[in-house]
Amino acid sequence: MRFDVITLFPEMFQAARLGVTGKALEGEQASLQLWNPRDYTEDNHRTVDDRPYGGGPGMVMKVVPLKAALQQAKDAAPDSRVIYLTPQGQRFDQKAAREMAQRSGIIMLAGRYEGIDERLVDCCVDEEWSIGDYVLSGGELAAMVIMDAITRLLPGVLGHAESAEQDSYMNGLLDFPQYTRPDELNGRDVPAVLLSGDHAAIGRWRLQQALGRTWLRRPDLLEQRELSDEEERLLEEFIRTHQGASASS
Ligand code: 6GU
Repeated sequence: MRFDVITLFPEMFQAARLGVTGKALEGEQASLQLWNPRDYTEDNHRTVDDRPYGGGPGMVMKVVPLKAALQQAKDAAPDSRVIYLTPQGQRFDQKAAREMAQRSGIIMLAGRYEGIDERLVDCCVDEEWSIGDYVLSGGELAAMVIMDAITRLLPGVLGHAESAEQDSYMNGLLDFPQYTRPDELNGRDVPAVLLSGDHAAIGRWRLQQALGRTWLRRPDLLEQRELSDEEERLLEEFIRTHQGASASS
């Protein structure tokens, strides 16, 4: 999949060269092209911001260099839709990541300052996305979040063992807890079932933990998800033992 990003801070994307996204960029699963509006300025100061009509604090991204950078990206990636990253956008989630992972590419526009001219949104932006209800100083981190979430879903990026299908949210539940050596830590043992070698029992225990944690921490996720009879039974048992445990403590 092809990623193009319009950004005043291309250096930030060095971070994407690490880890899972880095591997995908080294291989043929993903590519990243950066387009800096500053390279499309024509004044001596290479100005990339401008004053907002109507006054007020802050600046807006200057239209001409931004539009030129965006046009170059569109010419280079004619099949990609343009995504503007802004707190005013639709909330990005795992469902959106799965949908975007089917595309051949996306062009992400990382806003800085107070944003971009609305007429540029109207003419040249296909979608607006946000990564959550808080304000970042620019769209770059959001672009990297979206790139990471998509890239790990691309075929051949994750190994079999770490497969994305096993992740939290892929099945609409939070992840079960993990344990590694030593088998006793600060007086606390690893749950015995994990040492039993009984893979069916381990699978049931993990599903029960995933259901229980989701019930405790993110009940909203359970409301959006149908439970099988087996899952209902495991969750009921979790709730019973959980209530027993919290009543006695
Ligand atoms: Cl996409 N951009 C900015 N600047 N802040 C955000 C965001 C995006 N998503 C959440 N906060």
